[in-house]
Amino acid sequence: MILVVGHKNPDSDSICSALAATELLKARGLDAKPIRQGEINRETAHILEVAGVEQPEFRDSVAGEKIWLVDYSDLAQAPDDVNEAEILGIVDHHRLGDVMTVNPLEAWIWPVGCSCTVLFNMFKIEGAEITPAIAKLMMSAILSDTVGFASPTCTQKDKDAVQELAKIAGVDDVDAFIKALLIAKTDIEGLTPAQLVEKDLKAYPFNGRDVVVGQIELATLEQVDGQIDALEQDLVRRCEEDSLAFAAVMLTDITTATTRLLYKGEWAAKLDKHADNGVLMMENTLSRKKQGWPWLQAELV
Ligand SMILES: [Mn+2]
Repeated sequence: MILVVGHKNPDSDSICSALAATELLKARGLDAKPIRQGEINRETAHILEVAGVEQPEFRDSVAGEKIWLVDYSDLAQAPDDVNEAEILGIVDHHRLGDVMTVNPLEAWIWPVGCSCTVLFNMFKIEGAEITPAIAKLMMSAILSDTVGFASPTCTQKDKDAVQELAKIAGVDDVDAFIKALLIAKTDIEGLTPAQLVEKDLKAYPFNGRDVVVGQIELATLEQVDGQIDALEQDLVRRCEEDSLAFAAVMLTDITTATTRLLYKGEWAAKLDKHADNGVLMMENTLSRKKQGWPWLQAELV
């Protein structure tokens, strides 16, 4: 049995890739099962409902198991006991991380917008059948990760994949499909400040210290107008509790590609020169991976 596991604090790609990769391994005649390391978000719940697919089982321990990683190759995002598992494969679209293996492995890491774009091409290369449900999962993950093709991470391979997957999934109106997805993506009603920060929080070891950067995708920045203080207090709390050098959250209006950055911690003063009256705006910033985090790395050195 091979366990297919996405990253901690799973996003839609992490869940959909685990489900799709499992089907690909089964098509190879292997026994495989998708797992998740955390609760699914509202967007992912929407996607699973549309596709009519059950969420993977929760499991955060993989000691003694054979595993595939999807959507990451960093130890910080893997199950804590990943060193006691045998990593057989990786499907990813991020920079190469720091996991190590004992034996040779299959590594499918492409500079595209979504792990599901890599998986779609693996299905094609291997001549494996893509069911309408799996097609819906994969196209949704691609549209989520690329924010409906608007992100600078989006490539022609992502667009081509969605076009082919939409045909298999029987989705005639891709624009309407994207709209419903983005509504689910930006639904933050009723979430507490801590839940908002946690929603899509990633840990990065940097210069010997720990840093976290979250992102909240919004239809308008007004959605968090009354919660700025509470969100900043939550960042302060995380710095204290987890000895972080820096904690930030990107508030991103996905309709205008405008981001407001909230930031706290020992290293916060390094960014103050970019703030205006305590408000740090990042124009034309949609992607944490391609825009937010590279900029922060340059500023925090
Ligand atoms: Mn991804």
